[in-house]
Amino acid sequence: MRFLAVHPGPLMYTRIFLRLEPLGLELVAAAARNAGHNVRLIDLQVENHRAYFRMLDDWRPEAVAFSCNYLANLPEIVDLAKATKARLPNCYVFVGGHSASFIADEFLAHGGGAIDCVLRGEGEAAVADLLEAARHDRAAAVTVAGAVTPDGAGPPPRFVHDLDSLRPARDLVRHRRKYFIGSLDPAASIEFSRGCPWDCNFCSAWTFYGRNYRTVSPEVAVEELARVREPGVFIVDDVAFIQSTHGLAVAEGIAKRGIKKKYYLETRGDVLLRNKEVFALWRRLGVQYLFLGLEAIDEEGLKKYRKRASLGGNFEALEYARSLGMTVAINLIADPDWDEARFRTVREWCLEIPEVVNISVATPYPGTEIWHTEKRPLTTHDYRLFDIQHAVLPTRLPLDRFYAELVHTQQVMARKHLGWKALWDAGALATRLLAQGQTNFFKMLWRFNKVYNPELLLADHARPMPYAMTPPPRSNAAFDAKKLYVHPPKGRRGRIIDDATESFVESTRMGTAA
Ligand code: B12
Ligand code: SF4
Repeated sequence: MRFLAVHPGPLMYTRIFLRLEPLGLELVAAAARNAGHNVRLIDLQVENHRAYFRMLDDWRPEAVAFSCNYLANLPEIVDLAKATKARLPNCYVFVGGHSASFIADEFLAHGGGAIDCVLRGEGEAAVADLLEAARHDRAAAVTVAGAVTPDGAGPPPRFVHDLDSLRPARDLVRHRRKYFIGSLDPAASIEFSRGCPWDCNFCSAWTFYGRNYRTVSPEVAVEELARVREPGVFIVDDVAFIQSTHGLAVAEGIAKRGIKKKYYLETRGDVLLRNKEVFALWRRLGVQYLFLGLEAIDEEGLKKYRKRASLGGNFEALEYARSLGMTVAINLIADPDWDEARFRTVREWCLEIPEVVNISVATPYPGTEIWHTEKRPLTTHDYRLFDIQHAVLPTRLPLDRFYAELVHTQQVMARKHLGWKALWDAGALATRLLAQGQTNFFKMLWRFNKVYNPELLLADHARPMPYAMTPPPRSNAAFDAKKLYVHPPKGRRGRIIDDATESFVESTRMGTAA
């Protein structure tokens, strides 16, 4: 079959800080290609809708699939699905990805017949079966694991046999030099592990994978890295190097092969402190940016987000990361309840520390615990505003004041890093990258004020809403984490970590999860 895989357009983040290759979709495309299909991929983060429609008209795919990892992309995907069906009525249109997996029925309803199926869970495992049904017997789609169709749902999603068996179809991405993060320009993405054993209440990484945690073997991880041509590498793992032996084995393989890259990775403060030697070794191998999910700077805030990492521990982790000489970025979650004084405290704190600070707005997402337990009602049902840059819960300050404070705080943080000295350093770097034809980092330096603007954020709330989301269920029944899982949990045997690491996770997760 001619099969077209589509990644939707950019969100706010992608316009400034980073733009990454669609790794999950490349894996799905690779599985379809291995099954004998003729596959193309288009990434609308870097190409426009005109290019997509041109491809439909010229190539006339028999199946089109959209990747929906981000809830905010739903309206764009539904509109594209409708336009696709109008042009190619016989084309089989389906959707997959992280966010789609939690709201399959809602997606089908918005599609109004234009979406034939939502394929929940890991796409590699079932895409070949679904394409087979699409070609020979569309009614059989309901028997595919993870499929949700207007005629009913198939069995629960399955995991791929093992993470070593499939490599992403990187060759299908047409503009590889467009992907970057900060000064890692261009950058590729790579996966060393999948899933997260913790259970933070605002996050859906653990509910998607059923708290299972699997790793790519060190040999395959190193082999894959050796195939990557880009000098920068974004490691997509939710929490990097949970298991020290795995992190060390991959590092040793890289050193042995003499692979020289610059890396970005994300981890937890307590994992960094537990596995110091692993991170020190990776620093020597080229880790440039380390992202720590701190989320709050006071005990009250940490408790609210149910991270049992202590504040003292988090600050110790920051200090350790600093001592390694990496650029450390941290994320803070602004609650819509914040007032001017709270924003001021945060600004002052940010100016005292050398780290890059990113600030996002607390947002309940389908698939998270807070989606079910948050007592405050949503103030909007517009999917497009669920991008952690907009407030979707009632703000204590009037909304315009809230956005003014938020953007002012973001500007203070950005200015700190793009101040004169930083601009000078960044300027030198940008010049070098420009000389190599890489313009992503340079553009990022100048775009900030255009994209981060309180009036624009406010105006987004006034746009007509094409699709309204189903609000969370309001019930007094006790919250049941098991109902959130996309992939069924396998308990202890589903987590490829040793017993000491399992005990460490148990003592640091907050858990209502099974
Ligand atoms: C890496 C990552 C990013 C990268 C982007 C990667 C990319 N290329 O787009 C960066 C850092 C840019 C990023 C940014 C953001 N992210 Co992010 N991100 C992730 C993360 C950690 C891993 C995604 C990944 O690459 N996984 C590895 C690949 C192999 O898996 P995958 O993409 O999920 O694909 C698999 C399945 O989903 C499925 N699949 C995917 N596409 C398709 C398509 C079809 C047709 C089918 C059948 C199946 C299928 O099969 C794939 C293979 O198994 C996830 C958490 C998670 N564990 O999923 C959060 C996550 C997706 N991000 C999230 C959020 C909120 C954001 C941000 C808004 C803010 C933030 N601070 O994180 C921004 C906005 C991004 C933007 N587009 O502007 C949320 C999504 C919430 C939501 N429901 O919308 C997640 C779930 C984190 C969380 N737990 O809250 N993110
Ligand atoms: S540690 Fe918490 S926030 Fe991070 S991926 Fe795991 S569950 Fe999500």
